[in-house]
Amino acid sequence: MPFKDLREFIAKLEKEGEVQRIEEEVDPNLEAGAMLRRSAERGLPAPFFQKVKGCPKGYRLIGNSVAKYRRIAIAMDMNPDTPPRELQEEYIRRKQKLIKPVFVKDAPCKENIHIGDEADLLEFPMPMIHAGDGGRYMGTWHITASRDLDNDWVNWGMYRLMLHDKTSFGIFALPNTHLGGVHATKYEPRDKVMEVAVVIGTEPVSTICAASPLAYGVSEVDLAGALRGEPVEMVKCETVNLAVPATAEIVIEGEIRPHERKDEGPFGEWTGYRAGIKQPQPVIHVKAITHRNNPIFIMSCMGVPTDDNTVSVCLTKGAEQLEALRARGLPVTGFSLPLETASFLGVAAVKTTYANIAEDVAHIVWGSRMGRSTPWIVVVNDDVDPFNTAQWLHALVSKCHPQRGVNIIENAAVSFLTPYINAHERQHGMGAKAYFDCTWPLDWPPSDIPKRMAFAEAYPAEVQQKASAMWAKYGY
Ligand SMILES: Cc1cc2nc3c(=O)[nH]c(=O)nc-3n(C[C@H](O)[C@H](O)[C@H](O)COP(=O)(O)O)c2cc1C
Ligand SMILES: [Mn+2]
Repeated sequence: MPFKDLREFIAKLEKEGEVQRIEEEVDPNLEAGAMLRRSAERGLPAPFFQKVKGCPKGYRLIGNSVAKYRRIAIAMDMNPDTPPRELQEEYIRRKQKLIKPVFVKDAPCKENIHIGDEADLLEFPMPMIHAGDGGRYMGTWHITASRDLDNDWVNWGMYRLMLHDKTSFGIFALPNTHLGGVHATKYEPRDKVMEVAVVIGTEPVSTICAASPLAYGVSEVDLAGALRGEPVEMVKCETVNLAVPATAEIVIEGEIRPHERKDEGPFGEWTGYRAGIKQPQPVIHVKAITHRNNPIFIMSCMGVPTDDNTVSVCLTKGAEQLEALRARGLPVTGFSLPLETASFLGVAAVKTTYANIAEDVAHIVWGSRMGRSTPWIVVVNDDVDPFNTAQWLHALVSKCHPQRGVNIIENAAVSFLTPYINAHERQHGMGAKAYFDCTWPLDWPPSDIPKRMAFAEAYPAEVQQKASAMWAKYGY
């Protein structure tokens, strides 16, 4: 059964030993961030703070809710120990049948309704997440819903939100995102106000879907329904023409006015660095806030992998990129975004049915949604498991020729947050990408190909069988 709300999910995580309930008061000014970072870096249970300094009694705070594959497996109602390759295939399988949301009247997110002047963002924890960030980040694990201007498509995305004051905050939605793109190419040129609804604290799948790189025109809420196997229950907003998950903890309704900008950033990011710059970004003005009684504020503390971002994005973006490769008919036997690379590097295993197939693999990944933030591609033969770092790293250093196998794309489009680009490149999201062809060249005669020296390949079958049989005798 899918989870009805964040509370049910936390209860299940707690049962599985993935949540640490903390009674001591936590300070949202740096302390909560530091705790989350330490817990993420050590692979510890997700901290669930029962008391938050400066907030009314009963207001709680959780982070790192999906900072491990185990927690994502639980979120997807699967065996917690499901390996990432199977989570990825299950995502692809469930996605085939999108499920539209249903509308309900009885909505816990309406237990408290503050409209206009009564709405005050400072009622909730507004965490300063890393020392030196440009401000307090209220949106780091949430949904921002918005509408297209020419059709009924509603998009959910996760774009960081920085508090300006009690009724306004900045949004950093890159131009290749759906909200960023629709705002820049439709709303603003036509001088239109864009309505938004920010949702903090949903059952786990909806928020994961907000960060999933779906195609233009596809609604993330339908994917959330598909992954849950049940529709998301929605309720209409009070002041904007949008709907939100009925069991959400906190909902902020607001509007982005055309041509308004205010400095936003920088912020410690998914890349493991604070590499961005303070720049003018659009502003969201609050029109209403609704929330559950004793709301649970959810956040993520991004930084050196791994954390919520790495795990969810490596899964969903990896699955989407694998789908893109399959859709083009490439004989790909696996595709992974290793957690340690924060999705900066993709590994594809492929049957080499034609020469230089690695070039097509790399360009299909780069051409897929958010491919620009996976600048490194490693292409290996199909005997290598891309989810096994020991295997693909060995293939990289042993099969990729430093002159012929490393292919550099100069002046390429990369993420603005890429750590290795210089200040000029950062202004424009420019940089370079590369793919490593770690497959044996098809124009080599088979006799030229070095033989792998592994137990399974270096001995005749009967010797292997005998060795295996002896094993038990030896007492191993
Ligand atoms: C924790 C987290 C924070 C993110 N922050 C941002 C952000 O600030 N700006 C941005 O453009 N994308 C951000 N992303 C990536 C987007 O959520 C992702 O690209 C998603 O596809 C955007 O939705 P869209 O495809 O509907 O535009 C973040 C992802 C995660 C998991
Ligand atoms: Mn989208």
